[in-house]
Amino acid sequence: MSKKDLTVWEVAQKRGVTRRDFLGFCAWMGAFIGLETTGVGQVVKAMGSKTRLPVVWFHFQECTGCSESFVRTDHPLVSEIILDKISLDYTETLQAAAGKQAEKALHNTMKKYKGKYLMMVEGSISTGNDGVYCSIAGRTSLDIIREAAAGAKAVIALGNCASFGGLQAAKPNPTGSKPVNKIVSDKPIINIPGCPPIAQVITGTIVHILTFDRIPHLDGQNRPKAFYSRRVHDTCYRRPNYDAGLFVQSFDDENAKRGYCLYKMGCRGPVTYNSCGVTRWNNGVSFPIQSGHGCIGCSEANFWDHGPFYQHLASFPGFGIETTADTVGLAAGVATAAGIAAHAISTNIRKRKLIKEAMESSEEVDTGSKGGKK
Ligand code: FSX
Ligand code: SF4
Ligand code: F3S
Repeated sequence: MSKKDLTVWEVAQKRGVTRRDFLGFCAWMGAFIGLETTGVGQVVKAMGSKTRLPVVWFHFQECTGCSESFVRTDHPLVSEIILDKISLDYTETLQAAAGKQAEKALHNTMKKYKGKYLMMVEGSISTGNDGVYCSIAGRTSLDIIREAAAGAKAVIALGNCASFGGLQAAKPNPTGSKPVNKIVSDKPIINIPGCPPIAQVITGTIVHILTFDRIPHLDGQNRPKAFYSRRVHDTCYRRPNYDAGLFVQSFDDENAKRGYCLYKMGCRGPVTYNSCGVTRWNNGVSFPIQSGHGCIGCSEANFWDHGPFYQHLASFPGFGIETTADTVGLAAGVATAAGIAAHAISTNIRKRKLIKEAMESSEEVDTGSKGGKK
């Protein structure tokens, strides 16, 4: 608790972080949250001058994958700086305290930092039978979230469960699970969906709040635009195969070995907004599509109920990078399977023609250059 009045930089210094590494972290984070180079100074200034952001972090109906993702964030300084910075007054997964001690820490923070603490919520909230399906320390998640949200500065709904209800809210939703925004209505709510969300996206959102003392720009589903403005399809390295009409037809066919597009295997990248294609996972090692499986749309609302995961999308709106999450609802129902088929065929023919022409012209160039050397 002695760290309460230290700035991030002071905390980092105490942990043996060098100035060079600290500045490197700020530059990396600034770029990640979408700041121009000139904005990085703001991150450095904020980290060097602002004291702790009190955080209480709740776990309701979920699998704790979101916390697991967060603590595995790939920059070595994130756990040193961000975990220390936000100082996690209450988190059932990471705190040393348990039982009454933990509850005391929670209530102390809520009292002392009333109106100033950040509330993080993992998991959906049970509302069936007065919320009895999810209880902690003898109280329902419904009671707890109402009490804690009342004194919060803002609420971060972490993961698909907290953002949209997740697996627990899938039909028939026996516990009456609801996302945070259906329970809390009078506080700013930031949804960071994904099952789980990407670690850097969690960290980036927190750093944005620390730096600017306001929540980031959000899309129509309350997701930070910096991380959720592009479809997985638009940043997917297999996209040229999609455009060329080259598809995997079965998980063990030759096209799968060649790394062709997984659209026909049910990939939901065309209707899913997330940063996976850019950031990837585990230090940028891979993401679902790179491992050979289609995107299952884990950052979208109700993704468990959107039909079988291995059946290709009947339709999806728009084919260009200009489509945004906000236009999906408007455009849904306009695109048809026939439209998609026509697009795929015409794109395919056009692309194959272009590829053929490119190959022929490159052969001519090769021949010419060889001839020129002679
Ligand atoms: Fe849900 Fe998070 Fe999926 Fe799990 O806490 S988003 S089930 S990864 O862990 O809430
Ligand atoms: Fe990538 Fe899926 Fe789009 Fe194919 S359909 S390009 S695998 S995101
Ligand atoms: Fe989720 Fe799709 Fe990314 S399943 S992890 S949004 S590639």
